[in-house]
Amino acid sequence: MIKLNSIEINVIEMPLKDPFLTHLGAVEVREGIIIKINNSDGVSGFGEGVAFSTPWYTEETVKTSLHMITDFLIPLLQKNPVDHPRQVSQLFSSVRRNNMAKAALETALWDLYSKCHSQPLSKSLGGIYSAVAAGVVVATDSTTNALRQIDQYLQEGYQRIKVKISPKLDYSLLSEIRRVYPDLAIMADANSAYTLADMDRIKALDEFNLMMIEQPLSVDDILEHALLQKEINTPICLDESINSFDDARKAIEFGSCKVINIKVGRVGGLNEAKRIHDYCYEKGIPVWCGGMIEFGISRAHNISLASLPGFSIPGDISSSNRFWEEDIITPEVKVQNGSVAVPKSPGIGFEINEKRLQEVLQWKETIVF
Ligand code: OSB
Ligand code: MG
Repeated sequence: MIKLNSIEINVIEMPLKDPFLTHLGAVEVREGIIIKINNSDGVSGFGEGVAFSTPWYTEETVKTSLHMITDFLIPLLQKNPVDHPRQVSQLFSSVRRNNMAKAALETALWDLYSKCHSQPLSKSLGGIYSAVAAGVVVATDSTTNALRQIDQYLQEGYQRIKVKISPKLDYSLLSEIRRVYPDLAIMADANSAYTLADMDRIKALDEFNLMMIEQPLSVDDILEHALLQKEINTPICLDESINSFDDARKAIEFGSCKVINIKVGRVGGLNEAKRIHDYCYEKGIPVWCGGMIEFGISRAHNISLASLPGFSIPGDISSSNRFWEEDIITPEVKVQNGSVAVPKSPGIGFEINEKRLQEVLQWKETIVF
């Protein structure tokens, strides 16, 4: 049994180096929730709540996460001790959705469990890779800025570039990028900017030989993505539509996508992320690890997850310095030769940078068991 002593909830806030622009709006300042779970032997596990300040990407926010964590999820952990972190998703299933709130706690328990067994998180999850391919996202509103950023990122060694698109800036942006970089591994993420009425617009993007188009249609639409996939050559990757193992299974059965972006927060934790991975691996569906403009704790969990065998496509796995002047972990995540090393030390393999955490701390609460 995992004997818990206390849970510390830290809310932090940090400006991004540059605004992150999508057709849904701009993210300029990132709030986040850093969870520290302490067991009765003084071992601590860390997790991160990745909901945004406003509900633009999913329905969750920092405030709804705090409500779920303090009023419902922690009480479940207090009443029902677990032996292994893989039991937590079952325990939390009595709370509907709120996946990012659940993942904040569940991922911390995976870190704690791994540290108690003196093994890297990647090993606890069944990871096999010692380094994971780095990819980065360009989210800006002009072709000039996009080209400048891509040039910079390629110099830093990133192996693939994902660009945000919408009907406002798609064909011209991608054709310019393709002209300058004929062989670049490019994917485009639409964050639901299109409908089936845009069929011709989307079909026109086939000529750019994109690795995939991510979430072109509505957030919860499995059916219309299947209709679209029949009409276009570019593989569809689903992001927002996949909130659980069952969503992934249905999307694959319907032919709604050929690739899945797995985000730990969006699916409620590492156990569900691993289940989706295992299913896709068995079915031959490639997966990659999606990013959430996160701080170092979530970044670390992503790196360990991406060490599983089915993560065959470079994910949103970028250096701490992609978004932050200074991250809250030490050492920071760094891309070297196009990859990020998977830590070999116990748990997530990174320590908290206490000085930086205190600088960006907005609010803190400790719940004693
Ligand atoms: O749609 O993949 C997305 C960031 C925040 C919310 C949604 C998305 C993103 C990204 C990843 O595109 C950015 C990153 O953290 O690398
Ligand atoms: Mg996306």
